[in-house]
Amino acid sequence: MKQSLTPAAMMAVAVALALWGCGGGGGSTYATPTSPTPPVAAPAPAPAPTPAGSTVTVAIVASSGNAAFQPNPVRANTGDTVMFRNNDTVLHRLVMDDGSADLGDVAPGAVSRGVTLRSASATSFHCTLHSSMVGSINGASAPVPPPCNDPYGYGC
Ligand SMILES: [Cu+2]
Repeated sequence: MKQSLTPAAMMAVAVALALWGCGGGGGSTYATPTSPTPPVAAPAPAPAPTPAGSTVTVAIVASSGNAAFQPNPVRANTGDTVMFRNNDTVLHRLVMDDGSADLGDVAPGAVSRGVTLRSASATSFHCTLHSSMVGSINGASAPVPPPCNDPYGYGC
């Protein structure tokens, strides 16, 4: 006589086998480690990102004297870029006195190319068309304009 298991009996056997297989190691309990994890040093704070240099814009407001530049002296930090906006009605041509930059012609209403400061040391600039137009970056005061000799007839 052939005996067959009912579906309920087969399920009971399957569950029993599954439970037996998961019984583990026969009574030994695995102790969870209780030692505290060693303290982890806080990560060093990331260095502050180097701020990008700011742009400092100097207004050209006249064609003669050290008051032609506002402000004068200009205050700027290493890495800053100094530009000149010509708010005057005539062309100006600007150079750094140390030869580091020739900003060329700056037409009325235009903004010059920028000169990026390699240091915050005092430096000076002037307009090659108007000899009295002198300015300073980070100087103690605005430079004193040289005597006017007006070699090109542009005025000083
Ligand atoms: Cu000028």
